[in-house]
Amino acid sequence: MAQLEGQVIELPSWAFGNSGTRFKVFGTPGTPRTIQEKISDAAQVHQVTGLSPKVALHIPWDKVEDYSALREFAGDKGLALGTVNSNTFQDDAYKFGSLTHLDPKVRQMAIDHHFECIDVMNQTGSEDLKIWLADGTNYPGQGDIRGRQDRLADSLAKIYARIGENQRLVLEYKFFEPAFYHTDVPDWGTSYAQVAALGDRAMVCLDTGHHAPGTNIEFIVAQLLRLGKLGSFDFNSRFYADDDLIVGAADPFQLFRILYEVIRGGGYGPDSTVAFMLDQCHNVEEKIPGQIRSVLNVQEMTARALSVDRTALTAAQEAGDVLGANGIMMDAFYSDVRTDLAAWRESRGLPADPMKAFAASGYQAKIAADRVGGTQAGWGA
Ligand code: AOS
Ligand code: ZN
Repeated sequence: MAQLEGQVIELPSWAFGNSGTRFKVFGTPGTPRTIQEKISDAAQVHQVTGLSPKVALHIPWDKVEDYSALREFAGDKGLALGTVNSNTFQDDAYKFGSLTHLDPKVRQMAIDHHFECIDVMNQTGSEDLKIWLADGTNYPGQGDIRGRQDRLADSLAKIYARIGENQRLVLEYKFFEPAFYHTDVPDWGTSYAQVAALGDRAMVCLDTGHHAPGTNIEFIVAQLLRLGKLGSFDFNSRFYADDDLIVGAADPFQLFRILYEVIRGGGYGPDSTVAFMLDQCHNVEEKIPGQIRSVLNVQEMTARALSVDRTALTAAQEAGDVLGANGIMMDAFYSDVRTDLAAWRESRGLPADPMKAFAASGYQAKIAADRVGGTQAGWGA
């Protein structure tokens, strides 16, 4: 339990805004209209869980005039501003790509956007610039796959050159969507090859929803940690595609296995620089409780993964005891840590049941009554 101390799970600002599918985005009473309101909602999650003292921003969705003031505003709520996420997927100019585009003017426009994000980071105190690209093609022959890779390397090098000493560039990969034939950063290998060419402060971001069904994600975690290139997680869960559902909801066992490899590989604890971030959308469920449930799921599976008897496991592995070794993993996975976690929370002045505490706080009814008028935040806002 002592090892649970200091766990930080970063919340995505966009999780508090409206989201949906290409069929419908549902509005909800109380949805934030501004980044300040998103931050206020994020503060509620931290208040009842003690797990989420950071909020990630998305530019331009969270653009403000004065980022130092925003940093102060967050600070007053007990939060720091975390990863800055760039956006090169919602401008007409990017129809055929951004950092990979054939036209140097479009590439420069995308590079300039990242420079703007770095300026924001300098004011917010953010350490990570996260790049996820929608770049890719829909049909064989549509683009020169190889040339696009070369242009990507060139654009990334220009962005990396602006990254400060205490900042990092993290490159996220995704095997499809919105492009359906090929994606320019489809897998961890491509992300690794690109960031390795940049330098020490360039890392891979692993979004758990960005893999083909059946992919052994914990193996990728182990490999990236081994290579010293696992920068951050975008945690969420999926049943089919990039569903962005609550982490641990679809496959808690997978989350346990991932966290076990994180711990095994040195990616957890005070000496680790791996950022645990959520990348989720709450399309039909309430957003603040959705985020509370998410951070609790990560904490719960972390506690179970920490409970693996690693000495016994190594002994079983070395003895070739297949079922014994597997039994040790399964024992930890099946151990119910909820009562212990409730006691852990209470000993820190936190509510034993954060979901219940938030429901009882009246905050949801208050924001529903107060936040009338204006435009609710959502994709593109
Ligand atoms: C998109 O599929 C990604 O998972 C991104 O991390 C994206 O940047 C995020 O959803 C916010 O736009
Ligand atoms: Zn993501």
